[in-house]
Amino acid sequence: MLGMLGLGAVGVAAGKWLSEGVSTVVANTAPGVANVLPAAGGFRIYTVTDGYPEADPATYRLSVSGLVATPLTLSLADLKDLPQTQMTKDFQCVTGWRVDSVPWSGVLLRDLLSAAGPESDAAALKLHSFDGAYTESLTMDQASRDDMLIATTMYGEPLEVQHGAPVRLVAAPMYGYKSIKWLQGIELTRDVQPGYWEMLGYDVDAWVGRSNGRAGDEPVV
Ligand SMILES: Nc1nc2c(c(=O)[nH]1)N[C@H]1C(S)=C(S)[C@@H](COP(=O)(O)O)O[C@H]1N2
Ligand SMILES: [Mo]
Repeated sequence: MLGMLGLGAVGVAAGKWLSEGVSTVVANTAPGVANVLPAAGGFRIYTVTDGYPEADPATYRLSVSGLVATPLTLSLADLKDLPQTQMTKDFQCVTGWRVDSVPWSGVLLRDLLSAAGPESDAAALKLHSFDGAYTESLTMDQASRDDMLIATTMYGEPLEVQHGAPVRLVAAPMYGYKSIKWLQGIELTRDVQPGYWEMLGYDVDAWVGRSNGRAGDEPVV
């Protein structure tokens, strides 16, 4: 049965999924296949571990470290004290599913970077998840765009655990795999260090519609 579904490592999420009797299946070899759970609103819930890690909101801290003048350790209250940005963007997974017009809010990544003061040789970011497995990368130029958000809410509510609570990246112009969930640390580095799926062959520069083998004018389905 599991082999038929094309699922490799099957953990908590897939078990729950099967027990709920959901009959539609995404079987492919693209980011998120290890564990995938359909969710409300068209999102599919991805994790590369065997579950969804939970952080205590009271003790959660986000770090900004590496090549910065002032390393930061931010609580959720600290994040809420920073200027809040809202954006509504389509969310597009490289495997083909998309959710239109998702409202997010949080702190612009570039505002966090300015607060930490990048050193002159900082050219990239390595992002770490407290799931202990997932990482992502951005160039400083990409991270400085106004559609790269450190999100704490989705649809006007605090992020849910399966969507990366309490804090995730939303890299709006790029495929979903850039949008690392359960964000714990942002490390400024000299060079781009490819993230989890990028080590497995996906494009590091994951622009929607013009990466991963797609031409610029090809509609994204
Ligand atoms: N920590 C972590 N972040 C992750 C992933 C993951 O497996 N683990 N999957 C990525 C992929 S491939 C996609 S498409 C989106 C899916 O977001 P969702 O699970 O909130 O729908 O999360 C991205 N961020
Ligand atoms: Mo994805």
